[in-house]
Amino acid sequence: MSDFSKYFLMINEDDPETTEKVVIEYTLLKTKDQIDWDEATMEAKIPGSHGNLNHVCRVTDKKGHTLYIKQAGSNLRIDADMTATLDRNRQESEILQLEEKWAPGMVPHIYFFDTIMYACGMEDCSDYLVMREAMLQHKTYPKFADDISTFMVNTLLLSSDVVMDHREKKELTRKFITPDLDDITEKLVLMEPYLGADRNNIYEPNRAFIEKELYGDEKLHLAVSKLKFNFMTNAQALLHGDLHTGSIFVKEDSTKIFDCEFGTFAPMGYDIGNLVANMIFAYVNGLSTDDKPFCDWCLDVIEQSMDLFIEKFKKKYDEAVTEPMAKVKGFKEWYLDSILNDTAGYAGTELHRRTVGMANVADVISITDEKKRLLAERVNIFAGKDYILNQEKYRTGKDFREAVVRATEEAMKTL
Ligand code: SR1
Ligand code: MG
Repeated sequence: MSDFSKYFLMINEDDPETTEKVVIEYTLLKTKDQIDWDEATMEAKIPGSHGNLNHVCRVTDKKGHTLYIKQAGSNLRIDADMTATLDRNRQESEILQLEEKWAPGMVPHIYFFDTIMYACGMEDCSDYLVMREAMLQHKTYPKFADDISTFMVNTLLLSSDVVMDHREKKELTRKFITPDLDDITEKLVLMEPYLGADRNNIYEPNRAFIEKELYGDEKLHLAVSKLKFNFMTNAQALLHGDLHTGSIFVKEDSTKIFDCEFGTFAPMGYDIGNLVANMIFAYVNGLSTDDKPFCDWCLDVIEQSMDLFIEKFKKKYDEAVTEPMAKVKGFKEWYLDSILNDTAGYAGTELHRRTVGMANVADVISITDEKKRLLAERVNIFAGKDYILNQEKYRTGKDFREAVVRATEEAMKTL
């Protein structure tokens, strides 16, 4: 058996028996000083659903102890030909530890992380549902808008130059420079849906529409090129970097955010825009079964999350700002406006890339009826274009909501 002093991929979906033995041994080695495991009853099982990149295993015993081991592999699960640095596991673990400080109780606890095996031990949140699964079942969560707006204000504003000591922030920026993961975002999100790519996943009945509306619109290309360079050069705050509903655990009275390996210093609006777009994916899935109460809830979440974000941002800004020049009259309003512009812009790019790019979302591709799928895709495309091309018009939750209603009407006319 290994002493885990040299990296190997210990979680192998094709060999669950060896995985179980190795992962139990590893878990004991790493956590026996923190968890009083009942060794005789320990189990380590690979769960049925996974993300796009990593390998996970759930470790339990009959005394009720439990955690997840998450390990990075060099090749990505979504495409074995794609690679990304193993160091993303350290990055994710360290960001979760920082976020636990800024937004207590809102991320899974990290028991340990290990820069040899590129693995970490993470709180088991299996009493929650992954939010994308919940959205596919059209479940609703009364506290979600309040929770997610708190998470975004706390993690984004507290890691920005207006609050954090400049030297500390620059140190953190150095720690979270991640060219491999950024490269994925810069290509998959901020280029390929517009310039085209062989790996784009296009729904054939919608191809001509996509070619005209996305590939053929030069004004849109210019607006997205500005968003891309803003993402690459504006180290505004420490982002989650992939804040979609597959990175959020929900239950009735609690929300936890995980899977932040794309975390880096970039514009705050990238996270907020991702959230808005992913609630629109839930909405278009609701449209496909004419589930009006669910669609209305998704729109309410968009409106309330944005309004609460704005309200809490202004309050926290006044309480926490330390940078003297950020206290100059008018700066807060200018800064918030720029965040709202970015939010609209990156909501648009997320809407487009999940509709036509390499990494689609189940909310859309699980729609089997052709007309309903086309409706869903065209709502995403029209709402995304409106957000990207009219960023300065989005100043309230209602503005963000109404774009979805307009896009729905516009998409219906095309069918
Ligand atoms: C190649 S990875 C594809 C996507 O999965 C992740 O969740 C990120 O969203 C990334 O863009
Ligand atoms: Mg992920």
